[in-house]
Amino acid sequence: MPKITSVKARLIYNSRGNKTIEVDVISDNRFLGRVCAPSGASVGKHEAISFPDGSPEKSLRILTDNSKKFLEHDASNLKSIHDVIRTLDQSPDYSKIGGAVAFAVTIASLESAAKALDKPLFQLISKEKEYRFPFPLGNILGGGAHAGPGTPDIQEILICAIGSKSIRDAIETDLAVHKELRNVLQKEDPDFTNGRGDEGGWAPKLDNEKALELSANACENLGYTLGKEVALGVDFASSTQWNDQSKMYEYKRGGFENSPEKQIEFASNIIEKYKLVYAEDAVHEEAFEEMAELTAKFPNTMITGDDLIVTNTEILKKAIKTKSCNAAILKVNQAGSLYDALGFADEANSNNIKLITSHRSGESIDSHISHIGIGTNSKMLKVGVVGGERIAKLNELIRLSEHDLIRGMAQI
Ligand code: 2PG
Ligand code: MG
Repeated sequence: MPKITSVKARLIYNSRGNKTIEVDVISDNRFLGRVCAPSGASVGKHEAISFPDGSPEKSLRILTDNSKKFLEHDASNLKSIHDVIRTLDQSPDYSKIGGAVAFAVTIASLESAAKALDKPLFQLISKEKEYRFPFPLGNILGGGAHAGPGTPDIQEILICAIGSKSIRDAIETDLAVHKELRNVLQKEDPDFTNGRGDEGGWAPKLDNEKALELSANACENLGYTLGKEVALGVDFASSTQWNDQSKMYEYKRGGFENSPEKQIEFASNIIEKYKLVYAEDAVHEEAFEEMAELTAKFPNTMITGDDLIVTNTEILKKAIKTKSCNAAILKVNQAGSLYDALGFADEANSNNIKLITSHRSGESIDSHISHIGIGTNSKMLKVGVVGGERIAKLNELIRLSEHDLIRGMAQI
């Protein structure tokens, strides 16, 4: 049993240049697990708080003052590490120490245990006879909270190489579409600067409809048929548009408003017209009924809850009861600790809810998420297409393709 011999933390910077916490957990005096906490821009109301009072310094102080409490614990025993964290913070949203601490300490412990036991991290996440690769789902065009004025209101247009038989082919296909989309955008607007949003998707001055149309064109130019070799997805991130006072979705850049009924029509038209394989947060984060309508209407599209469910097992149970989705995003830092997130994954997997393990828009070059996607039996891994912090996760999948316990692609 690998015993924790040291826990140390520091403040570093994420891909947006904002301060975040990085934790080193060492087992048996030599096996280092090192994890940096990510953070979101479109944050769900009910997610874990990243830092108490928004202060990474405060998180660092609390963890440093209490680091000895983790010593001598079995680094591979996620529950016991989680329990130590819970003695420091019993609040449901980790508002005392920060979800970033829960995230980094639990994953770093497991990584150090994986090294001590000479096993890949995904094998410590779940014990299976064989594993499958989730399909990479990557942002090719960004707007909303991830890009500036003039870009689409909808947050992300995503590509997924649903026809690929190998992880390398899936990654290469996503990269090819991302590249071809730049050509298409340059033709459409010779002044296009090649600017990209927070997650590496292109950030052109286009409205929602044109952005979708050109994304589809990029796929077709490469000889792909939507729904066959590749498919598009959309993260509507609709809570960004929702105005709780007026009860309207305000598409400020597009210059229109949608009532809740109109929003369902708006999302349905996009799902149908572009044969979306994936539609995330097509309505706002408390609209369980409207989500249920979409789920019933589109059984072959992954109607996915992100801000709606925030990797929270209790909220997931409600969504299952109300049939509000057939798929759910898993972001460990929404839940807090990896232990919390794995409980969520179990609940989803035993209720036929397809999992999509996801990055945040503010990321690091860590690639633990690639293992978490495999270990949680995720169907997709939402990690972007390009940008150092995005490609790091994809490159880890390629390394893992040398592992004979992983047999091919997930069934979606
Ligand atoms: C999302 C995520 C990741 P953020 O909304 O799904 O794409 O964005 O990390 O900003 O919440
Ligand atoms: Mg989202």
